[in-house]
Amino acid sequence: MRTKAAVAVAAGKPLEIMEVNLEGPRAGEVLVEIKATGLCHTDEFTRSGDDPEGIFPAILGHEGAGVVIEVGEGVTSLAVGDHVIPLYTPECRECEYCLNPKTNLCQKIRSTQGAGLLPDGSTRFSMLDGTPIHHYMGCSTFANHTVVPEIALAKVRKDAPFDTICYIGCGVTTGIGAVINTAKVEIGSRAIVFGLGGIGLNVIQGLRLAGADQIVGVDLNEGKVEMATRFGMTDFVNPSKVDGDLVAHLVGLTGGGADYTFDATGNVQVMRTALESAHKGWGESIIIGVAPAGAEISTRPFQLVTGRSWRGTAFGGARGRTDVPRIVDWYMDGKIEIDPMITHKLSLDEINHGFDLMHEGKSIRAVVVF
Ligand code: NAD
Ligand code: AHE
Ligand code: ZN
Ligand code: ZN
Repeated sequence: MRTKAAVAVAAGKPLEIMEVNLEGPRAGEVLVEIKATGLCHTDEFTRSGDDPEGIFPAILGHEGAGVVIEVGEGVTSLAVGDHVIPLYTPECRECEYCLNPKTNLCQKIRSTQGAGLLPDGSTRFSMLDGTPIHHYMGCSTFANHTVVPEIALAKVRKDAPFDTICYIGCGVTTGIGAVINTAKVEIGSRAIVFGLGGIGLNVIQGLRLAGADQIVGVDLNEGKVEMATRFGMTDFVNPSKVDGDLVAHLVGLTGGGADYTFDATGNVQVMRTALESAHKGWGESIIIGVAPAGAEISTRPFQLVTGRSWRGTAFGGARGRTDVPRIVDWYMDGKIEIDPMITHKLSLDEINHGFDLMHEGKSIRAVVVF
């Protein structure tokens, strides 16, 4: 079949909207009509050329929701008409990682996924002249139709709106999951969140759910304050307005350092500040942000010797086929909010404007609706 897609033709270039060829699903695969997709900063990270795994041409996008149109041979858990959210972290439920309760990082198809291919080593997308187009994070949601492995699809309830639940495909789950699954924040904790974008606001929402007493937000953009306050931020710090040492300021503000700190910027200097503003003896710092190729983190080992821990999280530690349908229920039951964070709805033709809004700091989440 043919479908319409935004294609990343080369690193650093705007996405090009075009008709592409899409082959039907093979064994263990599912054809999905994408109804809506969010724009995550990780898509921009790859588009820009900062991603060491970036391959071009590719169809980016990993925060989608849609409907099953066709299932390949052997697919048993999904049927035509099911509503689904694609998962860049699949859940095969049988690999060594899925069987270990300490991780959500299913490795069943990680090597082909990282190479922009489906598990059989081929791509279903191509340009009209036959040039193959790579998949991205196993999802490629910047296309009206995509083919995804069965183990990388969460089946969700049919009454949930696509144009908001698509955000559960990455941002919502990553932010809330970092608090609940990875940090396991206790009631009464003090926390600092660096970066109040599409991920950081969901960390704040997760901290409020977990019963944190103090939630400090740190961002250079004061335009984020209103939304962060609405989601539970208790104190705001703009690093450019702090006289003197930022770590000392944050340690003072949190009564000796935070129990938990979260980086949602992807900036390695900020990651260091996050670690060092965690409380001596027990503070945990969780890295969520994705840093460019070649970037490295550093601190004095003494920071760890004296009891701080440095950890990371992917997809908020969530096991997608199990956890994502539950998060959709939380949203539909009013336990979490999504709608105010979706600041812009665009057509696929307007997708590059969505990335402009991200750069200008004007959007939280822009969502493309097909
Ligand atoms: P975003 O662009 O919406 O938000 C980033 C925020 O950080 C912005 O508000 C920006 O003003 C702020 N910021 C930038 N530099 C800063 C600095 N030096 N100090 C303080 N604030 C600063 O991006 P997003 O979609 O929220 O993504 C955030 C990061 O999380 C990205 O690196 C993204 O790739 C990563 N991410 C990781 C995962 C994961 O599973 N680990 C999942 C999704 C996104
Ligand atoms: N390709 C990058 C790594 C990017 C990365 O860390 N991705 C996160 C998800 S970000 C979603 O917005 C992730 O899931 N990581 C685990 C994994 O297996 O990729 C690089 O630096 O090579
Ligand atoms: Zn993402
Ligand atoms: Zn697995």
